[in-house]
Amino acid sequence: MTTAPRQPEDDAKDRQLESARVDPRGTHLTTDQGVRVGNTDDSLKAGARGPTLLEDFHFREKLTHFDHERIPERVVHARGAGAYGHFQPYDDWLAEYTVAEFLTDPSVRTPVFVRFSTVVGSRGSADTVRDVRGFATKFFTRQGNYDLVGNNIPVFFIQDGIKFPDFVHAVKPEPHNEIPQASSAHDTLWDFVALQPETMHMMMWLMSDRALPRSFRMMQGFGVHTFRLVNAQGQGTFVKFHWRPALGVHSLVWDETQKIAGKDPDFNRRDLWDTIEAGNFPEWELGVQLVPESDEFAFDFDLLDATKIIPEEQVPVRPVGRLVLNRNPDNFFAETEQVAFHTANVVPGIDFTNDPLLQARNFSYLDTQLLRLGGPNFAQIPVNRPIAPVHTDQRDGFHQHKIDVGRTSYTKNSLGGGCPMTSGAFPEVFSHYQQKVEGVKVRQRSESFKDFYSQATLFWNSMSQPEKEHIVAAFRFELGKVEHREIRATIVDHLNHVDHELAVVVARGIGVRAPKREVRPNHGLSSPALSQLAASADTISTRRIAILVAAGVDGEGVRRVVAELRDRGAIPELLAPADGTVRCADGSDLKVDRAISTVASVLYDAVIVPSGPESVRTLSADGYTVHFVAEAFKHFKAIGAFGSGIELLRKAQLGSVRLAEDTETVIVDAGVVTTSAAADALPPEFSEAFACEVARHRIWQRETSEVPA
Ligand code: HDE
Repeated sequence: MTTAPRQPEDDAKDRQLESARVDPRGTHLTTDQGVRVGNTDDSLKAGARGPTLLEDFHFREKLTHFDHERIPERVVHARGAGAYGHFQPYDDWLAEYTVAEFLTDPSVRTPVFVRFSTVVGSRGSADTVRDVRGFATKFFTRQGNYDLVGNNIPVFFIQDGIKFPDFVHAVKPEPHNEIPQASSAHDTLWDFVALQPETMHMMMWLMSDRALPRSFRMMQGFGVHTFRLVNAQGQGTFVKFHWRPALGVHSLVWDETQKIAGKDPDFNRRDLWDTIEAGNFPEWELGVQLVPESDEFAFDFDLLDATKIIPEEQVPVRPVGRLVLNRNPDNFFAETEQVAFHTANVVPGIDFTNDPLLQARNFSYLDTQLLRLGGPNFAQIPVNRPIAPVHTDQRDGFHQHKIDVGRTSYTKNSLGGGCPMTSGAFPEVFSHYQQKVEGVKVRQRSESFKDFYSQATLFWNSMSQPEKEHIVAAFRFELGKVEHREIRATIVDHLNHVDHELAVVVARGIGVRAPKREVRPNHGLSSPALSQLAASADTISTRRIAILVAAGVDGEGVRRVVAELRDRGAIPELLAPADGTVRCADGSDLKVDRAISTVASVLYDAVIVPSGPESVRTLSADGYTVHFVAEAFKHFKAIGAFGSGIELLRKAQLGSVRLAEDTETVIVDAGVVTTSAAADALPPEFSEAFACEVARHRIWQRETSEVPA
């Protein structure tokens, strides 16, 4: 993955931010008023052991500022990580449908800021919990800011935004004891689900591997709602937005996610930061599904219902352009915490539909920023400022940073020369799409929204066998945590409307009676694009490979394997019993990347055990290292060993996997790649076969139930 040289627009946001950056190098400490301070360790006292004096303005300023450092965390999506980058369309084909320049002019590279997030947990919660991930993109276009505030799952829990507070109250920690943190596995959420069957499609996705992304860089993004594109003639076309990651869609294993939550709660955030710092810039392709307005009623679901997808087999996703993230923020609070997304931030060429969830969001996001960012001037915060010129008659309010000159702040005016002017026509000015609206005032749900199960069944039918097994295990885990048996039973009833077999196997794991009869025959339809196995990518780029070494290791073999993996874009790391260097069998030294005790197998994608009898003896005598290998096996990861390294695999008792014995050929069995050869004799096929297994991400065919890790 590389990025083309920067273009001027690409830099526009960065240049704008430069004026807000403050660099402490070579400076002296001052108060907020710019008065130099010589001592900030001792407060001003009446005598060295006396009381602190009110007169100490530096002390009071420092403490007062500190006391006010926190702002409310986001009511949902509180925990996140962000990065800057750019978006560029491939060509102009979309110009037939929209006047939005950033989607249609291939010479324009638009700066962006993207924030990824979990939904339920607090700011300090773990990254790897079972949850939806937010995927919010702010495009700093030349026509103003456009925000695509999406998720990594293409549907939502509810159909009407008025239910959002109820849903969020149910899924957040329970109010009496604030337990559990960042988890949907508790009674109030499943009570809500039991009483709102429209959630069933989304719950299928939430129980799937989509809710456990290996990396933000390896997940899809979706706009979720049906939006509208508007062309130069003012004609509208329905659109669904999709982001596809260049590295494919990949997930963690549930047991692994729980362990990572303790070993490295910043796992996804760190991954994004580190890869950008290393110049491995994450990429996505933007795609659109387009539906002409004449086909509004051509589907067996309602396009305005955000609990439904448009199957890709029915309406293909057409590629539009490429998103690259290439710069980490300078300051988490200033940028990632203060970035303010809003679904109503649209530019000419993009408009809304009557999706009642979207309509609610268009109210909620502005409202929440007023509280979270302390007033109406949050668009002036550096990260939020458009690169398009801003001229309004809005004035005053908390944290006003502009100095508007002149005596007029109203339109129309003559005293200010009539400025700012309101002249201009679409597409120069934003003009709301002219949709005819007619209706009786009703508080009611459309009949066309009332099929709650068909697409849940479609999703289930589209899963591969391992994906199905994970969904069943997730339902059993989550419902197994629900104390009220009647809630478990009601969910099983709903599952029986999705698929009878599914309901039966889930029921068997949670101690409620399995339904006897099928109540709703499975329609048998599937959408292959829904399986994330269909969205994998044949690459090991940025995969972290642990190489276990100790004194006496085969230095030549290690160097070769490391070089071969690096050539393929992977990130090999040498882990040893202690940090520093290890002396190889040939007398050379190898630099260790980390002590094994500071990491764990769950933080790596694959493991290699190199040859070296002495090294392998040391490693085999350490239970933590043996567990490292067994656990990687348990989590279906590729494992490689050469020469005497195979002995450590034997010690780890990897079930019935076939390992190389006295043969220099490469044996591959269930993702375990071994050869008895070492050093010079190591065949090139070893790294090749190993890379192939790593690219598979996980080897699901592996039998792991007897492996105790
Ligand atoms: Fe949000 N959502 N949401 N949401 N949402 C927020 O805005 C809301 C919904 C999404 O990285 C809040 O600034 C309502 C769908 C993301 O800063 C809040 C409804 C989708 C983010 C809010 C929804 C999302 C938010 C909290 C139902 C996917 C994080 C803080 C009508 C398409 C953005 C904030 C970031 C954040 C309201 C439903 C995605 C309270 C009322 C559907 C990615 O305004």
